[in-house]
Amino acid sequence: MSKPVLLISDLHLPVQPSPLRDAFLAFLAGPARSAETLFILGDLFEYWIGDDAGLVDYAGEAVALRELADSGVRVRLMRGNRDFLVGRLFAKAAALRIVQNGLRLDLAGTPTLLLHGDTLCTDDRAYQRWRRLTHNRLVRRCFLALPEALRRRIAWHARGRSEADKRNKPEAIMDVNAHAVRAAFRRHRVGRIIHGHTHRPADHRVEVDGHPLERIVLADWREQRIEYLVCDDAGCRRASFAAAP
Ligand SMILES: [Mn+2]
Repeated sequence: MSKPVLLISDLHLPVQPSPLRDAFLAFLAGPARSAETLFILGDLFEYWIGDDAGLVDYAGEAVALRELADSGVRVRLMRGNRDFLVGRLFAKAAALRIVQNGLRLDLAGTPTLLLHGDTLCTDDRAYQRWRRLTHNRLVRRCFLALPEALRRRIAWHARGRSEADKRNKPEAIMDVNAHAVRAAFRRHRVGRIIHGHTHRPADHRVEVDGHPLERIVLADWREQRIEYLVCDDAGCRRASFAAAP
């Protein structure tokens, strides 16, 4: 049997030391070593204000990711809505490859689409406007040209606003939109979509045009619940990981 593909997302690793960061390092040195490929589907980091600062803030993670790559595991990183500014310098230091949101691949015999997940949340208009703004090249370039301290203040502010928004918005708005899900299945002609972002881990059965399809939502990482998805010849299943105390 060939080696499995492992998938994780939404670790939201903070800048300050935290048990989650330790758990991630343990995961990279542990279960991840058995993988053929490790996919990180976005929001690995709580925020990312540029590779210059990120490489200092997350030096340990960069080293551990490189060690995993050196051990023969391919590491693929998709940017999320928190760490959409992760760039080439970090990718090089961590010896990983950045993949575009919406990667299509064959997984355990099923054509599969990998997404961060935010593009499916079309009911959240305010967020989609914010996403368009932050994906504007000029906006990005201007932001990255600011002094680090100012970038950090802006990121902190944006993060605070996003947390406040989350508390105020109706629950349904922040989940995926059923039409957007069906459209993605049709456009990419896949039998399975795997994504994170919503922090609502579940295995959904979806019927599109008479075909039974599967949408797997990855779990966000919490100290009490560290979960990853394992896909091999037998299909995809969740596995949990307990880091040593
Ligand atoms: Mn997200």
